[in-house]
Amino acid sequence: MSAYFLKSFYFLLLLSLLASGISVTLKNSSENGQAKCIERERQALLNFKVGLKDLGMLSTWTNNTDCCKWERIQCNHQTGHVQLLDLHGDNDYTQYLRGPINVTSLIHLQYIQHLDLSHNDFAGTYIPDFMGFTNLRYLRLSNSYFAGTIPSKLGDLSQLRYLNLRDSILWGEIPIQIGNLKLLQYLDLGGYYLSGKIPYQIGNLRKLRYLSIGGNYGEITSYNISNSLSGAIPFQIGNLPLLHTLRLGGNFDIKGKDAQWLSSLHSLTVLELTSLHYLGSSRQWLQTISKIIPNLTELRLVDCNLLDIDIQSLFHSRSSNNSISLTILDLSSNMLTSSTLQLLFNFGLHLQELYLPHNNIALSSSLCPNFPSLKILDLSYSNLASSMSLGNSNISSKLQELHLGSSSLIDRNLLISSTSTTNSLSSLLHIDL
Ligand SMILES: *[C@@H]1O[C@H](CO)[C@@H](O)[C@H](O)[C@H]1NC(C)=O
Ligand SMILES: *[C@@H]1O[C@H](CO)[C@@H](O)[C@H](O)[C@H]1NC(C)=O
Ligand SMILES: *[C@@H]1O[C@H](CO)[C@@H](O)[C@H](O)[C@H]1NC(C)=O
Ligand SMILES: *[C@@H]1O[C@H](CO)[C@@H](O)[C@H](O)[C@H]1NC(C)=O
Ligand SMILES: *[C@@H]1O[C@H](CO)[C@@H](O)[C@H](O)[C@H]1NC(C)=O
Ligand SMILES: *[C@@H]1O[C@H](CO)[C@@H](O)[C@H](O)[C@H]1NC(C)=O
Ligand SMILES: CC(=O)N[C@H]1CO[C@H](CO)[C@@H](O)[C@@H]1O
Repeated sequence: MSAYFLKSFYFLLLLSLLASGISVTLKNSSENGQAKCIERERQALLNFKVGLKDLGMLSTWTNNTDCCKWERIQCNHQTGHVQLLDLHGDNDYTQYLRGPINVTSLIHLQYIQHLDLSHNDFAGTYIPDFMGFTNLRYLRLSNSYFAGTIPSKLGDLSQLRYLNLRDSILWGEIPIQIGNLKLLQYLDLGGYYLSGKIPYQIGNLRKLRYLSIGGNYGEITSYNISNSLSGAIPFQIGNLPLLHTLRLGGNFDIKGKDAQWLSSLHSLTVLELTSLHYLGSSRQWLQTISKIIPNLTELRLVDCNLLDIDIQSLFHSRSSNNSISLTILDLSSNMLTSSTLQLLFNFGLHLQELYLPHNNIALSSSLCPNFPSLKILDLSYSNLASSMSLGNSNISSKLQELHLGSSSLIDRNLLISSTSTTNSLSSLLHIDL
């Protein structure tokens, strides 16, 4: 009997909960299913638009229309507050924003969680401090010609999960307050001209999965490395347990204990180290990298003064094609010769992108590249011999890009004729001599 009462009690409780849920939904969807945009937020967006040169992106942002229906905006269905503003420009610059940007008017979007301003041209505007944007979880400012120092006030955005400043023109030191962003999972501080040390507080961001500091130089051939980050790599074993991507650039001190830290990153699949000029002088570092290579899909060791013997110790004889799943290998700007290339033939089964510009590689016809999966090969700024011909090599029928620019190749015609007559290179889209 009592069990019966209990059952019906729960049943009624459930029913009343459902009913109240339905009535809320009905109430809030009474006008065309969604709340309309808040007038104050609409004005803020229009003010923001007025300050910018809009090349096609904001054409739906017009007076007297519901801003929740505008493109690139999402409102909360129930409250009508703007939650998301996605103003990223197109990669091919057909739609983007231009001119100095003033985000002050956006501060009225009090409930905004997601703000993407990437791939625009803000003409060297200093990075705003985003004070007052207290609900932000996602902030992407990459590739938009923002400049200046990283504002320490960014450390107040305590809800941030994602912060991306990649390819901005940043200088000065990294503020320690970035270490306050305890919920961060993705942190890219770019870093062409950053200086000073990496604050150890960044090591306390235990939720990080992606970390890039001073590491994005894009094509190394286009500009010289000029960041002057230095000092210790301040991470301890056990912090950053979830990290799957690590990109570090700077002439950091290379210590054995840091190699132990690296080997404790069990989720790591992408490793990029740039301008660690003493990397080759640390056996512990090379051994550790060698040990984790089987777990990596992408490895970049750029401008690290590496010699052929260093690469040999990374890909030692115990390795085999099957233990190596690297698809991207970048050894740009080291001191490598063709013997490294020869060595890599043995481990190149899965390799799709191989970057070796700015080395001392002399490629001759006796050397037959054997990379069956390769899509991009970059041997620019090398000492390619005149007799080189791709006809008798077995690069890949998948090759899409071949970069041989500024190499001391004398007979370009030979190369071109052998490439164009080789059916196996039928997918080649881009060749740069
Ligand atoms: C928007 O409309 C209001 C009145 O409806 C007008 O006062 C205001 O100037 C308009 N703004 C723009 C940018 O056209
Ligand atoms: C940015 O906009 C706000 C209000 O919209 C204005 O008060 C402020 O002066 C502007 N700042 C600059 C640098 O133009
Ligand atoms: C890079 O720097 C070196 C010396 O500092 C200079 O000789 C070279 O021309 C520079 N390269 C570029 C692309 O600026
Ligand atoms: C490689 O990855 C596996 C799981 O994918 C992990 O258990 C192992 O510890 C990793 N090895 C290293 C050296 O990090
Ligand atoms: C890896 O595969 C390539 C291409 O099939 C082969 O030439 C090479 O001998 C293999 N290397 C090892 C170590 O098995
Ligand atoms: C090139 O490699 C493919 C697959 O690895 C193989 O089938 C083919 O015989 C090779 N061709 C030459 C000329 O070595
Ligand atoms: C549950 C919920 O979000 N209810 C909202 C319905 O809409 C009114 C008016 O916009 C809001 O005040 C409620 O908070």
